[in-house]
Amino acid sequence: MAQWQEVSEKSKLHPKPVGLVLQYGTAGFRTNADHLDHVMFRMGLLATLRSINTKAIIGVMVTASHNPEEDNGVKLIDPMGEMLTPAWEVYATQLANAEQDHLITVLKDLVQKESIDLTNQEAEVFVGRDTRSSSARLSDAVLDGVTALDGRSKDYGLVTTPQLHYMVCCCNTRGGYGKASVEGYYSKLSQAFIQLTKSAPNRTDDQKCLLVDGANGIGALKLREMEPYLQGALKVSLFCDGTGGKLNHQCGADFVKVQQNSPKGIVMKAGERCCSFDGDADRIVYYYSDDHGRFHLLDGDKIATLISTFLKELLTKAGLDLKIAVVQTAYANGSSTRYLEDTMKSLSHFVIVRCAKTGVKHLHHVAQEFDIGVYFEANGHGTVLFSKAAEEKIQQLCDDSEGERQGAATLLKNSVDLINQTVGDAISDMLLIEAILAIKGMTVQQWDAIYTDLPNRQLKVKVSDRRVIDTKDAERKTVSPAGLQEAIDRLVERHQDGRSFVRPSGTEDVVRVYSEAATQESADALGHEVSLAVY
Ligand code: 16G
Ligand code: ZN
Repeated sequence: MAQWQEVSEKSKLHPKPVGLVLQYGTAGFRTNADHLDHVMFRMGLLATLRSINTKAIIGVMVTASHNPEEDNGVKLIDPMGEMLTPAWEVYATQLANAEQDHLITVLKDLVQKESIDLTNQEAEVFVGRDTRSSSARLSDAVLDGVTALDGRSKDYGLVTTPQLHYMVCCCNTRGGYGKASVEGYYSKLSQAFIQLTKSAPNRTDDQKCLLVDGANGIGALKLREMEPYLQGALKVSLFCDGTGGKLNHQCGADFVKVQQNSPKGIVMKAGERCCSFDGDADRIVYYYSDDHGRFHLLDGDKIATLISTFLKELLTKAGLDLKIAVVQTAYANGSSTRYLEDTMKSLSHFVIVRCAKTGVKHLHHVAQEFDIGVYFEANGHGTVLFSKAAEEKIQQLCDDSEGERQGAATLLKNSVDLINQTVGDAISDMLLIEAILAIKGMTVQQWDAIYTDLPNRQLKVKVSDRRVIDTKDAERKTVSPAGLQEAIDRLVERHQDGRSFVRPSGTEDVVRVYSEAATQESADALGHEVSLAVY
């Protein structure tokens, strides 16, 4: 077939370094940008086939998120704006690793396995990229791949990862989710935010101010673009906005979370609200400095607690009987889980708490089981999902009720519109948090005081083969190597409020160790002891 000939010819312009092996990891491919040209071309091919296969638009985002500027990567987006289905991750890895003269065979195999009919089939792929210097040429390679298979493409250029997820979802739902343009995104979110904060009339100008660390990346660029749409309802003081510093360097959500400190060079006044995005704006953490200059981090667990409490209170006021769940991972601080399971119940704010494996796709999947699923990783990646039935009930109540019930239903409706349900979104999450704090008249300190984090530690251990570690129970227990779990159990017992787990990383060649306990010394000691048991 002429088509294969063309693919074969074009692929020679994007040659694979012989012997290079890469894995479609937890969130796509990620490595030094110099090794990715062939991967990008081939992901263009894969996205085109996936588009034919699903009869829908597929997204390809060129980014390496919080990694250093020198790296790059690619994430594929499925029809409803969710992450690529795991079965196709396997094809992605096979395609990326096929040596040059084997590429067409691998492609033909895929086409046969998925019964893809290449004749007269339309395919469309949306492409976006972050601000890395390598991203423009790499996204051109993706576009080349799409063209090689006669697919249509739309290049959205510089967008955040969640914006591209939003575009894909908008188009595949024929506008049902919103208008598929960055302006459509800004308008939808801004309108919802303005409506929500209208219900907080006593909000002072001081409360409207927020310090935002844009990680010197795409999030900063896009937030600046969005500001006029917010019509002064939120005043943002943007730093690490890409005008001076380097992407993700000593700034951004990952830096702040890992260092448990503010971005370098930032002066925070006591009690001032600050937040940090990551390099592609799909993660966010909040923080502030107290009167003694002590740094306080409000991570994904604190965010999930704030959002779920807010939604649960509204459901109660609206008299809506919808099941709400909070989905966490093993990394969730023990205090947050205890708060959600016990304290909220004692306040008659019952929420279901579930644990999923690390990686957004796993949390997303579990959250889909409920009427309302709030999911967040401790690192600040998360969002809220509403079932179709839940959205309809909320809408109906807005139309049919009055008084307090209608007020609560309207707030719920505006929250639905403000949330990017396709994936965690730093801009959307930030606006939701700001709206909740405004409506509740809550300071960042009051939010922080909902519960106190248990001191914790994260370590990495280099082992010869991390795959010997196998886990169960959403990574909270190990099943192999034999005896490891028993050893961890014995160590944990010696520490008050002790908890620890180990898991092989999905993005680095290391084993991760997490520990928490009543004091920092104890958490550190436990982490060290467990690391020795792994080694
Ligand atoms: C990826 C995941 C992130 C997860 C991290 C774990 C997405 C979009 N990103 O960055 O959610 O926390 O991997 O990395 O799913 P690890 O397996 O190396 O600990
Ligand atoms: Zn990211």
